Amino acid sequence: MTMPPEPAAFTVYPAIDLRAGQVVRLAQGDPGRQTVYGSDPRAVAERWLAEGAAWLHVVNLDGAFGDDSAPNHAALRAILATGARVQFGGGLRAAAGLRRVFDLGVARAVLGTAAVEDPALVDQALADFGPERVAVGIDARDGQVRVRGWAEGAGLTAVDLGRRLRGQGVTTCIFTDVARDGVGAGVNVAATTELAAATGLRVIASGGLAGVDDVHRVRRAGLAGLIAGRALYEGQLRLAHALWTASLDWPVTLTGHGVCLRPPRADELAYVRWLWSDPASMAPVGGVHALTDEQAARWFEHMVAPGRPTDFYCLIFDAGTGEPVGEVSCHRLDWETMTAMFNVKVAAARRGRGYGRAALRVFLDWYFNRLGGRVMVDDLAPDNTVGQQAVLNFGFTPQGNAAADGFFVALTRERFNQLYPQGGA
Ligand code: AMZ
Repeated sequence: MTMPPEPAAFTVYPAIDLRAGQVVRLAQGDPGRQTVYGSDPRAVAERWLAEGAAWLHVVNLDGAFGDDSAPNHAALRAILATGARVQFGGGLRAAAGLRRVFDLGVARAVLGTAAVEDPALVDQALADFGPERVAVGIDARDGQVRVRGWAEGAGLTAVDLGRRLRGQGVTTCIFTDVARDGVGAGVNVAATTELAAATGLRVIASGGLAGVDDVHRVRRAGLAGLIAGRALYEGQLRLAHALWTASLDWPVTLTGHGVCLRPPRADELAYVRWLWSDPASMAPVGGVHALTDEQAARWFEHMVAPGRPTDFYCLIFDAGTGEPVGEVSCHRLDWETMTAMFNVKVAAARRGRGYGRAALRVFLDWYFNRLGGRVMVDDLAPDNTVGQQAVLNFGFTPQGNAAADGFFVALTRERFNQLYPQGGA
């Protein structure tokens, strides 16, 4: 009987796939459909580290195809020379090869073909290096495992392989949906989650990442991490944005200053609808949206459901009474201009009691702690009656006046504390 693996922090792994020493991506693993993204693997590694990566996922494609791997081993050494923590796979089919990459400084090795064809090697590797340092790559097309550079079927399903590996003591696997890899069609969250649920493995999702929504979906599905390749190299996804999104606790609950912020439960939808539809609630700001139940449900889905572009959506509750008093959201994060729209709404009947300000403070404390940088907020509505909409700019420009209309002010933590002293809500 094996114990279930400990949950670990969610990790985003930028992928560096190597072929003849160059950084490439293949489409659906097809060696004939290759894009070269760089000829200096070390420089690529340095770029991802500078953007905040804690791990790199390095693949020796030539090794996986059974070709000469010497240039890729030189590239691996150059990547390791940056000090990066590296998860490495491709062509690791024997104990000697495993030992060699660990000697080079690889933190975690990934077994693919060998995990299918040579269970004794998995046992040996787990015994020698432990389950934290030995992961398995389960690569599948339509649920069927592929091996040898994905060129051959293995004759078993991903779930069957995963169960066997878990039984052997493997704790971590990387699941790649081969059909989606390198084509940006969206991560196959359903199949990845099914594998995790059926096997008890910690599963890192790979293949098809299209943008930050996928990071939300994978994160909120409770998976262990995500491999990011083509989307990073082609700019559909900023690594910093992915890391920030991945670091969000979900569901988040923030408390302090007499308020509690947390995502609404489904049975609180009526309150959300009321908040948006009731003229007395919305006046005098924001206008009224006379939502039907159906519209409210759609809007709710848009704001709260996994995979939506909302980075943060919560109702505000009075911490003492538990009564809902409004909502806060942070959305439209734009990592080109480093801006985000931040909204606070307090029901009209609850205004003037400091809830909006308290929610802003609780949110910004959390936000500053995570980003450590500057934030820009528009009119902070000191009277707490109008202007509950604030735009945050979490860029790091010293003067901060990025907004075209000059309406926004740069706000540092110090300035924010002056404007909203502790306990002054
Ligand atoms: O793109 C491919 N055709 C491909 C690929 N990316 N084939 C194998 N691999 C990767 C697997 C795993 O990380 O995702 O190589 C590793 C497995 O290699 P091996 O040699 O152990 O089967």
